[in-house]
Amino acid sequence: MAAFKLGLGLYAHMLNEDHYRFARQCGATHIIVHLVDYFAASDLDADNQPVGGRGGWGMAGNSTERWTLPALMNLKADVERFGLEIAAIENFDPAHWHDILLDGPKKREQFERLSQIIRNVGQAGIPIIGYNFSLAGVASRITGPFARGGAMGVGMDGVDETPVPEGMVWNMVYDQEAGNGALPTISHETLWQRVQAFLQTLVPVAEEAGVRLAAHPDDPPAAFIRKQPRLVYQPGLYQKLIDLHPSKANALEFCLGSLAEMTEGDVYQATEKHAKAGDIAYIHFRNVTGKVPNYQETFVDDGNIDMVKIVGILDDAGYDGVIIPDHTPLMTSDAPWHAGMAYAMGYMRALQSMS
Ligand SMILES: [Mn+2]
Repeated sequence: MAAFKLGLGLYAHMLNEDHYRFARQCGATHIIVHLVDYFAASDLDADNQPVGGRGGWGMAGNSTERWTLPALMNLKADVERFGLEIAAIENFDPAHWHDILLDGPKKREQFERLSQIIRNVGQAGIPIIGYNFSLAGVASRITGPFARGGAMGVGMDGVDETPVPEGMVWNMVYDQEAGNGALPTISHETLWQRVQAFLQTLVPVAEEAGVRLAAHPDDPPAAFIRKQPRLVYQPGLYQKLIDLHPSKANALEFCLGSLAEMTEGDVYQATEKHAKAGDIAYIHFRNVTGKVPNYQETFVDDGNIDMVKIVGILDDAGYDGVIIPDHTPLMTSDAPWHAGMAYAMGYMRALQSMS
């Protein structure tokens, strides 16, 4: 048996009994939950993963009630009734930290807000918060029948140069009253200064709360998207992020797909290095063909990454954290998301049993 734990990621609209049963039926012992409903007040397809788009996904601020201590405790108790544990919460609500990302006037109060959120999460006994320090967010992606057998999936075909509109960050609208202008382009250096302030302020809070903050790399990992710099768009930048503030609470939401899409480095070396160092809080276990700015997401067994080799590396390093499928192509059926996830989970369950 491999030492890793099998998990499934559930979007906010999936936090219900049917999806908890589905996760357990797939062999999951853990789930990773999204509290932000990315598609609230939008007409995007909620059964597919969020792909981005010029207009953004939806309105930020819909998750506020879900971050209170009683709500987190209730969620945890609900999930546990189905034989599952919450391994992590994935992503902050842009309404709670837009001025931390943008270095705006509400930055100080938003640091207070995130501090309280981190303390609540720790008190509820949830050990990890995944985050993605990004202005443009998950953007510049397209969908099409890219995966095996014409399965609908996600890919990238060139960089989206459309500027981010005012009032939007991380693909969600946080201020409907904002003007019609665009977010000014900043430098990589400025973005790193902002993440340094984020880590300096919140890592000590997380340490005290018993929570690990886990950084997702950029999706897609291009140097700039929508005229804004990206933070972790090459494998070496993960180390730079850790070196800014070394701590068990400054950790990685290690996305194999995003790492494989990067133009430099080697996904196996990155996995070995960070697994051995204990940097990895949890893993997005997905596969891909190609690299930015032209790649396609694939079924887990069908991309450039040798997933069996990855599991071997993780095992040798003693990794015993959670892995989840992240995204998968949708399978032609009455339940495209469920079929795609069940396929990935079966494959991962076999790797867990065999290695
Ligand atoms: Mn990912």
